[in-house]
Amino acid sequence: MRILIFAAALVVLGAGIARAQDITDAELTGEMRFHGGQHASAYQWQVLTGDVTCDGDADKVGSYVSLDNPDGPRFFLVVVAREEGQLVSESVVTPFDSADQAGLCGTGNPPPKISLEQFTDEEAREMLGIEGACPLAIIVEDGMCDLHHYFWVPEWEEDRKLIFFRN
Ligand SMILES: [Ca+2]
Repeated sequence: MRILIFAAALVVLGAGIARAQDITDAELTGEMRFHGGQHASAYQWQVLTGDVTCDGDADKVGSYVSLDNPDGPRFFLVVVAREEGQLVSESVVTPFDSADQAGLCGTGNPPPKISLEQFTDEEAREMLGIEGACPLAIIVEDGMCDLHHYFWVPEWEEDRKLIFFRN
């Protein structure tokens, strides 16, 4: 009997380590190619794992500096998650050397660094001015201008969930 209980505990622990709904590296690769095109694999990716949608399952965030656009380098960010069991993803493409509020200040070399930062619900609400954002933010840091923050807002729009914030 003791052995059976031990086995049951192991199963529960195992489920906590890798859940069936977590996003896999293969799913990230597929979505990076879907958004970035055939050249996506030729670039060096930064990849983060974390629950940026606040549904309890681990999501993937990938980024790279794309040189595909003749107008100049672009920072490419893709978030891959699941909603109600369906694979969903969203990409953001940001220019460099831009006076644009959403633009990055560097040249793309070295590539901006991505990281995750946990805020409180209240902090997220203050930054965005709306309710319901998942407070685990994706931070983009180019070492020159203010940090860029992206929050996933599950109930925002059907095809758009990432909300941008910078100071
Ligand atoms: Ca998630």
